[in-house]
Amino acid sequence: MLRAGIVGLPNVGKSTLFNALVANAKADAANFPFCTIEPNVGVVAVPDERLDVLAKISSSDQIVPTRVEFVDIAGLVKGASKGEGLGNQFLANIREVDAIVHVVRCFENEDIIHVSGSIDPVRDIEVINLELALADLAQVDRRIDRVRKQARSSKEAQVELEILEKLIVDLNEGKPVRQMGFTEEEMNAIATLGLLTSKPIIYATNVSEDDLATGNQWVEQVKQIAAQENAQVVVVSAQVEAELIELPQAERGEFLESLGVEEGGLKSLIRATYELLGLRTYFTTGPKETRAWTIQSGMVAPQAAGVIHTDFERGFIRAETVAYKDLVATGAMNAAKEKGLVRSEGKEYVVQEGDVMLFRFNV
Ligand SMILES: Nc1nc2c(ncn2[C@@H]2O[C@H](COP(=O)(O)OP(=O)(O)O)[C@@H](O)[C@H]2O)c(=O)[nH]1
Ligand SMILES: [Mg+2]
Repeated sequence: MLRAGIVGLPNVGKSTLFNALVANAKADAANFPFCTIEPNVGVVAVPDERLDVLAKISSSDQIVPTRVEFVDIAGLVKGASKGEGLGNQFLANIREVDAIVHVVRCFENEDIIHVSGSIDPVRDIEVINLELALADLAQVDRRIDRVRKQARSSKEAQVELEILEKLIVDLNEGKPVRQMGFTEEEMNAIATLGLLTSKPIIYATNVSEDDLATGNQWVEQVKQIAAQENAQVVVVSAQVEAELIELPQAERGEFLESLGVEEGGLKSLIRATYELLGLRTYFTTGPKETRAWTIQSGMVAPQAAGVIHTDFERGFIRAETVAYKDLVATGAMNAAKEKGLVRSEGKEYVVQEGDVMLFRFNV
């Protein structure tokens, strides 16, 4: 399962946002066992309107969305890479995630102390990014001596050494790995290092409820930074999300409307996190359930089947598949078949975004 780590300075709203994510997941859990694995790890459904449409076509008893795991990572402060705050414990946590959600405080509130005294997302982002870069630098330093020795006799080690030397120069300037212009091959050579600044990132700007519809000058500043880094920005209000949970379902729409928005930003955040990693969704649908499955882009049919069960991959024969939009346009599986829109595909078929799949397999 995809894992995203929530990072940011203290008091920016990380835990508020995390709790809202988990509370919403629990509320949605009527037909699926969502859970909090650990106090700071939560499993969240990826919202997808196509599921409702398919469930209607198939008269499915239940809908099962695909999921993302969020981890509330505390302890990132200035000096974390040198052991301040929770230091190394924090760094171990974050090395295991696939993507980073960086929460940036873009709301003013005199009652809630800002660790650096004022609202300044540009400075805050620099602080965090520098800590991450320094942690990566320490990681590279630990590795380079050994590679230097190996490089005397190994061509492969020579290649790695060159990359590590470039990493040291750029990380020293606080530059994240994802901005260093490495080729895929070069990235593979250093993949085992688990460098934090090589992970894809989303900036979640946490704004006050009054700014949710319009954004504010701080959000604009974050957008500028993100544009340079090729990163995404989502506007959320952790406060609004926390209040929404407390309201009865019937009153939520009105509350959001009074703020001039359709939602508090949580859904966009989940969706953006999912898309950040180039993940694809395919569906299975029938009277029992309509379900979304996550695959990496480029996966062939047997691999996609293997996401459901390893037996499906091992015993794969063929897949019957129809594009989501073709099925919706015809309104029923039989109608789609009559029109020749349901194809029979073999082992080489690359599963496409939104494919509705039925696998034939030997047990
Ligand atoms: N006004 C306002 N307060 C917020 C918002 N998000 C979080 N807070 C408050 O800020 C304080 C710190 O939030 P918390 O989520 O614990 O921050 P963390 O240290 O990043 O985990 C809490 O008192 C929250 O209620 C927000 O969007 N607006
Ligand atoms: Mg917290």
